[in-house]
Amino acid sequence: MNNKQVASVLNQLADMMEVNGDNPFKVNAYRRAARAVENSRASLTELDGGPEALSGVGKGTASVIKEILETGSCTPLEELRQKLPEGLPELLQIPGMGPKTVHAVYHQLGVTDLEALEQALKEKRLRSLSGFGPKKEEKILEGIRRYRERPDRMLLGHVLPVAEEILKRLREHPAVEQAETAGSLRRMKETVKDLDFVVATRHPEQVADAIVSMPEVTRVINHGDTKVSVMFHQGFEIQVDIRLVSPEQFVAALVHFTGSKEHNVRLRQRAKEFGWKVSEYGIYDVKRDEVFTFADEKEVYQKLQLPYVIPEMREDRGELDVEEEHPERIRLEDYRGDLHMHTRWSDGAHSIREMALAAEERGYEYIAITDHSQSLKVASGLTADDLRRQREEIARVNEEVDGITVLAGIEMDILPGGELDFPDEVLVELDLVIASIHSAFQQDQETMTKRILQAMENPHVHIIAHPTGRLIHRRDPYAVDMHRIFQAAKETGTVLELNANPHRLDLNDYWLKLAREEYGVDFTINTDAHSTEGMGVIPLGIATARRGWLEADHVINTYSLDRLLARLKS
Ligand code: DGT
Ligand code: CA
Ligand code: CA
Ligand code: ZN
Repeated sequence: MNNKQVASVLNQLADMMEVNGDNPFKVNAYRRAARAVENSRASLTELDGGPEALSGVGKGTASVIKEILETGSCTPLEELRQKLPEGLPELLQIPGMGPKTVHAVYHQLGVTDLEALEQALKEKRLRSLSGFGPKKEEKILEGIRRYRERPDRMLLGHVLPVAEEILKRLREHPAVEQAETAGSLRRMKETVKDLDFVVATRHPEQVADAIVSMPEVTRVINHGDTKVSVMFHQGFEIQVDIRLVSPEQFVAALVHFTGSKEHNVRLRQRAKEFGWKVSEYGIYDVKRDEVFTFADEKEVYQKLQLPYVIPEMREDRGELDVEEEHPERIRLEDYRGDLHMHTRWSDGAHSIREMALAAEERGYEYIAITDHSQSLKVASGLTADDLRRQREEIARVNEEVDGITVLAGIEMDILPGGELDFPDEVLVELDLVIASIHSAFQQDQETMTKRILQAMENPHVHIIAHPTGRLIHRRDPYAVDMHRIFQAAKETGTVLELNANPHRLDLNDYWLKLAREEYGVDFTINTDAHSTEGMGVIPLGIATARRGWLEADHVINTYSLDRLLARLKS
């Protein structure tokens, strides 16, 4: 577990102690330790002298931290979860309900779950508690409304680190022979309802017991020896479904639980043509009463005389209707450089040099610095004069930093009337020009479409960033005729962006596939990083491109520097 994950367990322990009514000094000791662990630059595992070496961590808290690190469990937290009613942790998820409030309603009103809390609110019983009044009741009611209306799907980019941690722990368990992600998580869908895993083991009870005793498990939904379902809390709460199968069944189970449901239906139909049945246990030959098992997923598709399909494409969008094997889709290894990033010159957190060094560390060959343009005042957009000075700094960084080429670019606003934020004589000086929309999102479809087309027709504009403007769960795409945009992209040679930000993923998988197949559009995948860490979301962009069936050659970030520069010049 990393420091952040350990801190999250310590905070949960402090919360549950407070709910229980433990000594406030002890509770604070855990909160202080959690802060110290989270803020420590050194990883807990590499601290000389153990966790006590951190100021803020005492003997008692250190022994709990050691248990978490060494065994992956937290006994005091487990004991509190056993002792307290199982509906209480959920109450902590409600905005406005801190551990003190949960303690008060539990101990003084006997409230043990959400339903009882709503009943108590209805009967106006909370206001009888000291420090509570009608205002506080209203606030909690509002919190419950928001809690109930929260999106039932979570962003893939937010849950991936948690999924990776769970997968790592499963693989480390001595009774686990193989473990893999499944479901929409493995297909890398932009949002997921839960985290699915498939595990091969000969000792399912042992693995099941280990799962339910993980310190982040707040509630056990199902504890069997073929399926374990739990609520898992690490910064946020999400359901985790784990299937336990024998090693012989693993591959068939993995195909089945990866889905999608629609893709599985097609596999079953195909098997039927041969007189076979597909299930999570294998493919069954009814006539010969024989079950086929497989060494890997490729063999499953081979057996059905179908092309192999990567998990990201298993959506029943025609992936089984091709005659030949699929071409190789873009991979992370193909990616040579990020062409959309911000620095302290506008609203980024790091300098050009810091971004260049971080990119070099990632193994990139080039990057483009593309800060905002003058009209975007909220993001301290650059004037033409700022740009000139920034180019001098970029030239210096290019001289000082080996192994990477920094291109001078801009993310230029397309103004509401369709004009660009800079005249051509400014743009012509730059290596790379991105145009994008950051205002007047509500325009009607004709106005918005023309506005973007006008930018694309300028020969100095290379890229349209985040072309639909959607923010998952937050903002719908703007009204725009995407078919006309794709047509113009092909005609003008404008490259369309797949923005890898977990909220954006714009263009999405659906549009990528359509734009490539029907119009032959070229793309660029960028992180739009506002810090060095921001570059870390690139796997999300690559996965989305794979879901959109893109090959490396459809994406200019896979080009060599020479080829990229030639393309930008043309
Ligand atoms: P989600 O969870 O909504 O993001 O999407 P999935 O695809 O992960 O759905 P989930 O978690 O309900 O099930 C995981 C996989 O298990 C699913 O992709 C295919 C398989 N599966 C689950 N239920 C059924 C079913 O009733 N029929 C079939 N054919 N497959 C199922
Ligand atoms: Ca799922
Ligand atoms: Ca599931
Ligand atoms: Zn940007």
